[in-house]
Amino acid sequence: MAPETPGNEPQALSNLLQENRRFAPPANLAAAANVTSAAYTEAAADRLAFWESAADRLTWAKRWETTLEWNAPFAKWFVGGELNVAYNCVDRHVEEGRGDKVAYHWEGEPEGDTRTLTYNDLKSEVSKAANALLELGVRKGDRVAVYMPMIPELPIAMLACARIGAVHSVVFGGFSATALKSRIDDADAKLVITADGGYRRGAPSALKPTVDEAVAECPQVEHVLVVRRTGQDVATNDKDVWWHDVVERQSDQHTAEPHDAEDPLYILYTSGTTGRPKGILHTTGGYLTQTAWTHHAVFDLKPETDIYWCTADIGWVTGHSYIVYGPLANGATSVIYEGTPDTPHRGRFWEIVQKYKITILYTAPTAIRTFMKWGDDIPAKYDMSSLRILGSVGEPINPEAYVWYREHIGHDRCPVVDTWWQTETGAIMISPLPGVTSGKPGAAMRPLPGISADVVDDQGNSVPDGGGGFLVIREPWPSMLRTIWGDDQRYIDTYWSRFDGMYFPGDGAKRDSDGDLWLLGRVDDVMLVSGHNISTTEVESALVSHPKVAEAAVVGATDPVTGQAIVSFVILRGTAEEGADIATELRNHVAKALGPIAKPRQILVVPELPKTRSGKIMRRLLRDVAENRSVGDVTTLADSTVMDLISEKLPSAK
Ligand code: 6R9
Repeated sequence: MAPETPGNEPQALSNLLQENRRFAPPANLAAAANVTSAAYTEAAADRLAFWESAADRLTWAKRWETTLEWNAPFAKWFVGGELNVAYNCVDRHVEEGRGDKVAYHWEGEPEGDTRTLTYNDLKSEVSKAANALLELGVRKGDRVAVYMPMIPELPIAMLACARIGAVHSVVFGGFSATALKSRIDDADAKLVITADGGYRRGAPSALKPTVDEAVAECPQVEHVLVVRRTGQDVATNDKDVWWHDVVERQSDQHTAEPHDAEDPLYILYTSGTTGRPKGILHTTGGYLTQTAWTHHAVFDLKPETDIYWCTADIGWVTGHSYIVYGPLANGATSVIYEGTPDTPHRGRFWEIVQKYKITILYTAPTAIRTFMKWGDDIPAKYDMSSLRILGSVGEPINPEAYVWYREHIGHDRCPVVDTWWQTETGAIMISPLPGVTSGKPGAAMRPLPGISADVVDDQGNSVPDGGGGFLVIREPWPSMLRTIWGDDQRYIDTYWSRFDGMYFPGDGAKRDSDGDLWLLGRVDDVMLVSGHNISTTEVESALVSHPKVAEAAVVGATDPVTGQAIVSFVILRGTAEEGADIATELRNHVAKALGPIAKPRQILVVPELPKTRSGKIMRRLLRDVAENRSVGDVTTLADSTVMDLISEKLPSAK
């Protein structure tokens, strides 16, 4: 179902927040940047030629004939071209003499549990895994479900699938047996790759029993390939084969055959806000072109000297595009960390930055707000002088979180790049360029070269500078989803029906008086208060700008007078006292920052907020609480006990 504007009289989003801070790129970074402002000019002059030159950064077995075939809304990029994704991510670096370079420094959650994989190592491991998949009967076009912790065998499994043309479908290691089963069924996967378990908050956490439960009801699954990670006891059955039995004995030689540019690479399920999960389909040539180019441009990656760390889970699209495909295609050295930021202590991330001398860090606003809550003194204990670029992804970054990230992690030396994109877009779409853009805290700034993003009103007309409305993409881009797996009609209905001829991602946005873009959250979350559409993001950012507030989530609850009224859930900073006056203080603070229209009706102090595994706040569940309904589907929550904690706090509602 396409997202709708709530209320009967949708109108442009009110534009409330004023932000005047600016951060110019450091001169030395600008002088040596991979991409300069010329890229915008070139792409504006000839968008397709721009993407052709980005595609030329890859190694093609056969060059394409047509750059784009567009039968709206179905795109084919680099038509007739052939390449192998695994060859591009691994073999070509070995062939070009970079085999001894480290591809991944892997840091397990238990301290001291580490592995280092060079591009040579990766080539042998991926080749062995590819040979094992073939032995297990997996062929080009077959689907393989992958349900694993953050261990090196996860990217190895993905690349092995890509190498032989099998389509992987990675399912978050935290999802339930029911969620896993429905994804295995939807993609009709014949093999599941998993592990006995992984480490989570200092203890082994089992995965295999969940797979057993799911696979018991999936007759189409022929084998389950199991990595031994924790060594815990696992029940085995006749579909199970151990990775160390089947993969280790394979030859480390495998010739990567070229695949068509439009052959499927992977499916990744995204739940969206409502309904059945959607299997987002990505293909080969365009996806790798855009993930590799954006990783090179947005992070200014210098493969010889940078040590890059993206803290996302590989089960999220951020991990697919910016831990696996983009960085490897560029020959980067990356860090992969298995565990959580607070294991065994709250300085673990900064210890990792110090240990590996990380130069580029890519993380999410939810993590940044957590670090703010834990206190400035924790990162201050570590040497973070190696850092040069900081990235953010997943939600709008509140201006205060941006400024904290710049100051306490980047020591005011490092540009912050706020990158807007989605599972569906495959790669970054809107972001500053670190050597070009003067950043504004909270703004994703401009569409990248080659991307035609716009903000439109309810009728689909472009809004003037200073206006707010709906984000749209006007032209196809190389890493766009090709369809929803098995459901072209749902693809059309969900993304291409709200505005004629435009892709609608479901996000609200505003364009400020300089023409820069600010993302304002999902339009399903927009509140309609006395006839004004108000974005949850802006009210949340106003709350987070109060020194006592660490995190905030805001929803619109039905109100007899104003239609909807603003209800806020806040987590206070470590040192802040709850106190009787906090609600009044925060309500007045918001009114002062944004105007009286945005003043919350209620402020509820809570210990936690409901979040997905990728850290997005699930406002739908808070809306249920605010409107006194029983709480809806919680299957995609990272921690399903959070809603109980919140409900317990309700009698103290202010
Ligand atoms: C990469 C990813 C996509 C949704 C997207 C938007 C939100 C992501 C953002 C952002 C504001 C950013 N989102 N990055 N909002 N600023 N920099 O997160 O993919 O999990 O599919 O989520 O996340 O609402 O529509 P996915």
